[in-house]
Amino acid sequence: MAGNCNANPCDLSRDVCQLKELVTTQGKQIGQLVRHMKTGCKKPSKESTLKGLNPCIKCLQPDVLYHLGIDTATTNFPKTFGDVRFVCMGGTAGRMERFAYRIMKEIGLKLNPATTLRNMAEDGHRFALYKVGPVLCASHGMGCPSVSILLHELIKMMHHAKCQDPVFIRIGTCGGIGIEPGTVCITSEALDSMLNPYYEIIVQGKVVQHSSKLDQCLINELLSLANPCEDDFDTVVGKTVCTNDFYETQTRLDGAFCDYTNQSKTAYLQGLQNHGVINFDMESTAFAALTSRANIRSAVVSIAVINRMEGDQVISSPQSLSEWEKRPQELVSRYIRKVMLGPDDDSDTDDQPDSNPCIGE
Ligand code: R2B
Repeated sequence: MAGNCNANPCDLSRDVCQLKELVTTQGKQIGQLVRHMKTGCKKPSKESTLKGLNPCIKCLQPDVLYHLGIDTATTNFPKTFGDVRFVCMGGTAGRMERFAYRIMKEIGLKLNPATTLRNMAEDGHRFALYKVGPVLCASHGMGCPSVSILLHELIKMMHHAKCQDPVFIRIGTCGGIGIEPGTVCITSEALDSMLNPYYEIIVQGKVVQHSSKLDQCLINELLSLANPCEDDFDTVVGKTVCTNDFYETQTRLDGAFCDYTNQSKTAYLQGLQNHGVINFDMESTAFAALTSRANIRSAVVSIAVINRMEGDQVISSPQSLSEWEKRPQELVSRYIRKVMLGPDDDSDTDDQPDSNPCIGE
């Protein structure tokens, strides 16, 4: 090819194209290798990157994570969970098991065909917990009290395991406000039912408020992975109102009790829309507050199963609901794949391992 002065110019330009492609592909592969080398060569850390935790945790010998049915006496946390980089959680055990199998495929891990993934929290009889390489998948049940119990125990788990910069993502369902069912919603801010950006708890008889701010960098990164031209779903970003019940606090007309009118309901929902609210859920304030208190980057990505401007009962078919459940999972899988393996080969962006401003190293 090189030095052939009599070569046909058409052949030459084809050769140049092929060479360019080769160089680009190899450049990307070298980028990936460098990233893997850097991760692999890091010395094992003495402590996790979590901050602000209870100083008495170290006195708990053993520490019993009661609702997970796991304790530090019988499980070697650094060995079992030390490589965790992503903690994904959603309401039901079945959904999180399906996500675990999906992420296994996405990141190229394989199970012995004769085995299945094990629910590591089986002995706690409350939550489901699956580990697929660096990804933990957990079910959190419904509501802030449930997700808060799970988070206390998972955060302690990350601490005991000395995990480095784990990212927590809630992959849930929600009620959309003025958006089509089947739309993926990324929460920009988690608000309580009074539209306050905090999670309120009562500690020793006193009200304590914890900020429920989410990681804006992670939100932008997740949004950038949506592909409006190719995805068969929309992805939107906006505020989420987190309520303590599903019926009256979300102004439904179909609960066992209802002391308001259809008109006041519509006015309330329109007020929320004007405030930039796109959905209701029942976990986001606790999720955001507990993770950010621990210095953990986190995000909430959920699928709208209804448009509350049009009704209260979830009447979409089971087929639609099970199709839609895959949509936030798709976005989060893209994120995990990108962090672990670098940008997809067909992407035009250069591989720049250290350019992510979201990762504070
Ligand atoms: C969404 O769906 C559940 C209520 O049906 C609740 O967990 C939530 O946030």
